[in-house]
Amino acid sequence: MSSVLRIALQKSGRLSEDSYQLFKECGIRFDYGTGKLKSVSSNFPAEFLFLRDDDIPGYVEDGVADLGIVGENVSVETGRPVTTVHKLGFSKCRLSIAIPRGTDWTGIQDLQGKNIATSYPNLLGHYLAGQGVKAEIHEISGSVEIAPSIGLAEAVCDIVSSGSTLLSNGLKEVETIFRSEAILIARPELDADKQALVDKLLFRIKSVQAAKN
Ligand code: PRT
Ligand code: ZN
Repeated sequence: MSSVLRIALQKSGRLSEDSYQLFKECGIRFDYGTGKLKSVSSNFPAEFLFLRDDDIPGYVEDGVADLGIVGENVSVETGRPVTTVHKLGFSKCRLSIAIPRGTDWTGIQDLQGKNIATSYPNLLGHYLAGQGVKAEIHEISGSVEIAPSIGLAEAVCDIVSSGSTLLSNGLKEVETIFRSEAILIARPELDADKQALVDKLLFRIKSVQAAKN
């Protein structure tokens, strides 16, 4: 039986358009955006699954998908044992600590004993531990930036790209703890046939990237 690579992509969000574009530039055709959850390529042995980004590392770990594209922030936060195959150079952002604009900042030690709201408790906890800072981490899944103004936390740790969301919530960025971009992840143990397909795909991705530089 010939192998087919199963590739998990974000259904709709900040990674989707560039992920779809990457495969298009690699000459791999498939339908997307039709509301379907699955699509088979017409000219490459690949099947695409359209999922929430948070679920992608788990599906790759479990072998439901062989490959996936996610933000490095999500891959590291979920802590799933998947292999980072390649950095893709899009959806760049940073995970930063921010505090109310009027508050003084002398350094990370200022967070000692404070409450910090974040959707990234593992990345933040690891960073603070490395800095010897003990703080209370409050995990919230969305709208992290409003936490200080409603008295839920003295600081936030959230994804920043342009910085305008922080600005409009009266916050200032004081420390970057992680830099992220989209990455291609894979199931650690792929059989030889699938590995050959991954190598073929990777060769095309690198050629596309080289042509842009
Ligand atoms: O629905 P699904 O669960 O699939 O998507 P999602 O809403 O969880 O994720 P999505 O599509 O917002 O982001 C997917 C990935 O894109 C993230 O995991 C990051 O790797 C990357 N990325 C790049 C970003 C941003 N830029 C970004 N600006 N993810 C989120 N943001 C948010 C941030 O949380 C904050 O609310 O945008 C706001 C800040 O943006 P600025 O430009 O105002 O600083
Ligand atoms: Zn998500």
